[in-house]
Amino acid sequence: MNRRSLLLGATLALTASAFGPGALAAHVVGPYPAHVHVGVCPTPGDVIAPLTDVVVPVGDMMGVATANVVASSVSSVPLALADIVAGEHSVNIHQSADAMDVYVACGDIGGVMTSDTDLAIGLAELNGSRLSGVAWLHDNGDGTTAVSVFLIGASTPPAPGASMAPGASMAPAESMMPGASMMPGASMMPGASMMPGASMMPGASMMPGASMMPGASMMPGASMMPEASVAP
Ligand SMILES: [Cu+2]
Repeated sequence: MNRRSLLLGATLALTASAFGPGALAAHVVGPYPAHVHVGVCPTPGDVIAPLTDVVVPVGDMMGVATANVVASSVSSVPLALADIVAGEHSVNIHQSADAMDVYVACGDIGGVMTSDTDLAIGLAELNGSRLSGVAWLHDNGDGTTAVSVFLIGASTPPAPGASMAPGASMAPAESMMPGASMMPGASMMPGASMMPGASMMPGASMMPGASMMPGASMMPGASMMPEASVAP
């Protein structure tokens, strides 16, 4: 392995540690129950129209394997778009059928229409879900509106102090949050083994599951291994 591939490997390993392996896929799971609610985010009121559960499609993978995973659904609600925007309404996404009380993303219905029949709204993360997305409302012209929902996982590390969704955890000592140092005096400092001219031990790699070199560790008891990453 040459130095360039070592550095690339280190970058990939750091990325994997910061975001968790397959973080996007891991964060978008579903199915997520979804509804049009009366009232606004983050505390909408009653449901006025259920939407189809938001899910990651299952089937043959095509194209680029690193494509971001999207959970989606398309529904028809028995309301004209004009009626929906005449009052205060929102699209609310729930964590699961077993955790309906946990809202993972929500968006107030309003804004400037993209055409005579279409309105797109943002769905913002709630409760540290790291999920956000878009709902696209298309008036069908017959007293119904098609509502398409798209959800993606965050592509950036959690903000410092951000809470995670219930059930998710991040071991504080192993977090890779922005601004967090790997450890005081850790070996990523200038002159340490990743700098040009420094050597890696033969056979050592920076890939997840491998240590930097025999005897070297990022911090006592921690490593570049998957368990140091954000739990899915
Ligand atoms: Cu709901």
